[in-house]
Amino acid sequence: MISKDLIGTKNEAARVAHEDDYGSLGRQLARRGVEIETLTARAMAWSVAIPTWGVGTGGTRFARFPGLGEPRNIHDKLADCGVIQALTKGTRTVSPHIPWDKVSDYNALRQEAASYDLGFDAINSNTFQDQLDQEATYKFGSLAAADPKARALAVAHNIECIEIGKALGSGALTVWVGDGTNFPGQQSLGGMFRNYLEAMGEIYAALPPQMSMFIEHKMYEPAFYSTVISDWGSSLMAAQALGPQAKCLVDLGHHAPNTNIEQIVARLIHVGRLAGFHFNDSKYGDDDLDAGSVDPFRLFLVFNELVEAEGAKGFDPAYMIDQSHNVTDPIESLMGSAIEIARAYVQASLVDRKALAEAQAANDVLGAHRILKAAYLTDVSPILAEARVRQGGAHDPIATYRASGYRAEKAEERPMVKGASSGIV
Ligand SMILES: [Mn+2]
Repeated sequence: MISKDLIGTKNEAARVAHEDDYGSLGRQLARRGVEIETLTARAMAWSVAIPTWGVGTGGTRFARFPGLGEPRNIHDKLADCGVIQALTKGTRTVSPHIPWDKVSDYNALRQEAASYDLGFDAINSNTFQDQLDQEATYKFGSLAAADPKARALAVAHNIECIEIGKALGSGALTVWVGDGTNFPGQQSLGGMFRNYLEAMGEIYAALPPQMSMFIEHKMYEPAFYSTVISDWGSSLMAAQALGPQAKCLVDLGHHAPNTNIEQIVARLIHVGRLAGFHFNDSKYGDDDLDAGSVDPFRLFLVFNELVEAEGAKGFDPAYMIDQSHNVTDPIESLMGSAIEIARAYVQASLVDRKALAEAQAANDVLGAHRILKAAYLTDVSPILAEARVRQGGAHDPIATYRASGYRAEKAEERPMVKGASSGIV
């Protein structure tokens, strides 16, 4: 783990400059009628979940270049997520993936996570790849497959995930299926959707009352001609057909380029079906780049909708990162993304909503836009740093992590797995 002494020493070295920056921002915000402590309190309360698979190095269809000291199992993954939480203090839960994170004793796993100050967020099922000696194949689909054996297997797997989720204290099951077709005529488009709804109905029936079902849509890949749950419309149709515990999860990368995602968010909030997010960034497709690295303004606009919706009945989205780290140290990428996501949240919290409503009512187009931009252009870094430091985290998480030598230590402890493993993980 990262020593508290190291965090303390690094924070102390940055203290005088930080206090100067925090004080200066506080005075600037006070002139704008904003109390900085309100924002710092919000930043301290903020948290985004880390996906357990995110701490391993990702890959593409072409290759995977493994990193040093990669986690070998869920126990290593929890340790890495613990480092992220210790330094950022804004990643209090992890989102597990079954069967990758399967263990024999989930109570012990829950306690192990708690020892790192971590709880469990939504549990993810996996019917997009075959496991060893599986009775039927998912090659042609899972919940929507033509083969009833494949559908039954996928239903049973999801019900098992619900049971594991209950043991871990997870509040939701996230279902994403890659089901679809690669050729026109391969399957009936309507028939696949009907199969999917029927199978999802069986899973839904196994949900305990406090558990939600998150439906994740994705436009394409691995199927490239048609995908069963390709967009938020299909996702919402499924959620409405299933019942009130089913909601729609928005992965920022799962849309056509230039899609107005913040408007989709507003629609799902309106209908009370916004499950939450998988945060990442993209340029062309489901690129799984680091959140806020390419288009931080879009991230801000999504949060602008979320902050506006605060207090609405039943509004309680789950926030999670979902990225593939192919060329960076995953711990550094995840810390950077957690900070960028918190930044967008705090910036959106700065929007003068009363002035914005007035400008909108008066059709003051540029005035309204300038109100959003004023919030977006405010450098809230000192607030984010203050929130971390007050909770015992690092003023600069990535610099402190680099100084800790954690990765080099893990490279010794966790020998690299040899072999030509490739593909998306
Ligand atoms: Mn996702």
